[in-house]
Amino acid sequence: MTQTTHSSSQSAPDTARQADPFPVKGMDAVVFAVGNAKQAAHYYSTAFGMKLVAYSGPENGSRETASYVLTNGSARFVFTSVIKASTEWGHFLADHVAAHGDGVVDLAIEVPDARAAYAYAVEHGARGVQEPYEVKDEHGTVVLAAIATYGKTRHTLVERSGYDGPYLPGFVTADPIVEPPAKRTFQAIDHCVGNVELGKMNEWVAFYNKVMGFTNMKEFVGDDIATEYSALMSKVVADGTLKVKFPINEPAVAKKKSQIDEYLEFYGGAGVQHIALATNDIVASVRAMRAAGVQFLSTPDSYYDTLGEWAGETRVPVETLRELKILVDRDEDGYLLQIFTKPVQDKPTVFFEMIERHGSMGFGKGNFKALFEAIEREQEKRGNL
Ligand code: TYF
Ligand code: FE
Repeated sequence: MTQTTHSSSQSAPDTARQADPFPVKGMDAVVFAVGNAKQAAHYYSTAFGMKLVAYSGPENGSRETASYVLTNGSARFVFTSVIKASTEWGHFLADHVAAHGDGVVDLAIEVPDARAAYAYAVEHGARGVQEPYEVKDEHGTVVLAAIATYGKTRHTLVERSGYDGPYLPGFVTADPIVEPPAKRTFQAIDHCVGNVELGKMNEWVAFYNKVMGFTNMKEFVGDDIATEYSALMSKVVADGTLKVKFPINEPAVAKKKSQIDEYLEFYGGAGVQHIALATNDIVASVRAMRAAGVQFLSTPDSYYDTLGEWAGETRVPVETLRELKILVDRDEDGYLLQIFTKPVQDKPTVFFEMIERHGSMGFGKGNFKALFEAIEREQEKRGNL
């Protein structure tokens, strides 16, 4: 198994390391194109415990689309649907929903300088889809630009420079749909995962290396594991501060049909597979989400029978992990607790992960067998194995 380390530039002089060529502040938003943003906003409020904070629609001058902005801590999701397409963007969104179902169109990244970030990205091989432009209102000025990534997904580069409105110019403050839960179900986006076509993983890893100066994290699922059970290969790229982490999966030929092939077939190409949400109390989060009707993948009891032997002590008693079907992984830096939802739409495409980290910066490699078997049981029920 080939492993690359996070420090990318063993051979580069120290001066080359000092200035990050593509500084980022973190994820700005995950933007979803959906068939019914009004109902999506309700689901993410009542089931995921998010808070509606901003809105744009016909009542405030947006005739073409309706967009709902929900937050939880620093995590921000935007749900957009088309009312009546008239511009290129409206047609793009309508076509996207028709072709892919509900899905992610934009993994927006907050940067200190959107013009510089865009120029660097395009110089290093990115396809620009939106030249930098300014938008302003009484709350300040935001600079936006966008580059294309895998499938029809884009990265909008967002320079907020003190903007203090509820989201972006064009949006008005909105009241929560329901009273947000007293305890947050999550507080940040931990990572955003893309599924790409067979043989394309390394190309997209190289894209993030070149275009954003992202480096490879050590988590790597290679052929040896793939042929045994996982039917996928995965590498993770991240910015130098590890605030933005993008695992990239591709299908691998194994005994069974890859879960990545299932995604690619039903999504209609490459796209965002899952968004991992960081929580500091996964037990409370999962209890609240289960009570609200969110469905999680199930882990067999045998996983918990042997857990104590290798996982050691965790914050949560094994019996609680067993009850809620939470997974544990441990590495040299610490441990993590994680759980995966079933797909959140009828297509077997986008799902979510809840993750509570205690030192470990991994992605749950030790759970891949149990997790992939759980996914395969679902694939089998759907007739896609
Ligand atoms: O982000 C990750 O790498 C983990 C593991 O289809 C994972 O959450 C990888 C592939 C997959 C589901 C989960
Ligand atoms: Fe993940």
